[in-house]
Amino acid sequence: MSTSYEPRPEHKFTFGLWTVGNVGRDPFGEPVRPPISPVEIVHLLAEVGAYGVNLHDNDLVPIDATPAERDRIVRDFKRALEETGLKVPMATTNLFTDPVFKDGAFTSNDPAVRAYALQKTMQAMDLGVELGAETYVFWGGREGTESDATKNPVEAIKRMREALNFLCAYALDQGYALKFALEAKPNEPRGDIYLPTTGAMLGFIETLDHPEMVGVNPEVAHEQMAGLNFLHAVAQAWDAGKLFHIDLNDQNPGRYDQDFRFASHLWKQAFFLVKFLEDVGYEGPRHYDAHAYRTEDLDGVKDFARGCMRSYLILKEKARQFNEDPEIQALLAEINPPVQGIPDPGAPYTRAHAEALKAHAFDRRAIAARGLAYERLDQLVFDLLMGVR
Ligand code: DIG
Ligand code: MN
Ligand code: MN
Repeated sequence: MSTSYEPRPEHKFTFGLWTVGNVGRDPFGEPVRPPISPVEIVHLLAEVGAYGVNLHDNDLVPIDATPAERDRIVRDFKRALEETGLKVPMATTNLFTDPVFKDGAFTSNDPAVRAYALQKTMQAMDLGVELGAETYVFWGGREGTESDATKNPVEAIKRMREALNFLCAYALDQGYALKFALEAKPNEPRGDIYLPTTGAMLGFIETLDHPEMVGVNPEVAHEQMAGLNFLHAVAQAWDAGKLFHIDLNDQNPGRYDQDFRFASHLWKQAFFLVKFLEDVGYEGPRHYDAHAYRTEDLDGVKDFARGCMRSYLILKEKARQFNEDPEIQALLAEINPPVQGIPDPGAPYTRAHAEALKAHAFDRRAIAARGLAYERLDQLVFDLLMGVR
């Protein structure tokens, strides 16, 4: 069957203004690309076939803009959205660039910073809702330490909870139907960042006043920086009903946050992630929080954006082939035998069932001797991904 890998709106591919707008600055070098305006970025994303565009407040409205300048900028941005049909599914706050946040925002030791961070976030929420955002992301890039002499970690978590409880209450008071999505990262730019993984965020959410409003926004590179299996983090979030958003990119483990083009490095992990999202019917945006190599010009930036979406669609087709491959499916059935001749390990507790489990004579050696054909199965996946199957 001829398969087009061309993005369509129903694929819900989105990019942040800061992604294709990345000018290529890094800790060891100045920008290599001229800045492009938010309006130009909207038209670029429309040209490459994206569904939507996301933003931090200051990606669109400079931090020192006057109210009149803000209104003009937002008006021009809205016009570009109308001209292109692009949506704004997600918004967030920049609580990490300005020097005022040098020691964090919500967890800063300075109450003036904590209060200013609330003010800035409420204003940014207002902007996001004005642009149609339904998900609001919180990435605490500066919420951390270089020395634990400086901050009591329990106090820091309490401050984070106070801020999120306040902002949940603000959204409810304003009648905003926003879903909050917390994004974890283990480190960078801080030596250690609080709530460093998606798992830590899932535990934290249950301590909030309105946990039903709050989910997670896992990012591929961030879980991989922590040496974790990204699919497993996403699966736990999905199981908990908390996969509110997702940041797709790629990463060579053991490096700084590389934010590579999606699936450009760890193909197999990207395949299993796409297969999972498609198999479970994830309906949220496929957001690419990534940027082009510093080597690229504007055409290279467009190649980057097209590649993110094309690679997802290629892996989506591979997932369909996996699900329809007779040998793979036969092997999966074989390695997942039905419950037969034993007390069901998945049955709910009853005293009788416990007695039956305790009394059953398991042939441990025979069970242990079973071969599982995982090598064959994994090779079939390799063959599939390499296009020889
Ligand atoms: C970095 O991974 C963070 C920021 O870019 C932003 O706050 C968030 C939105 O996806 N991701
Ligand atoms: Mn990142
Ligand atoms: Mn991100």
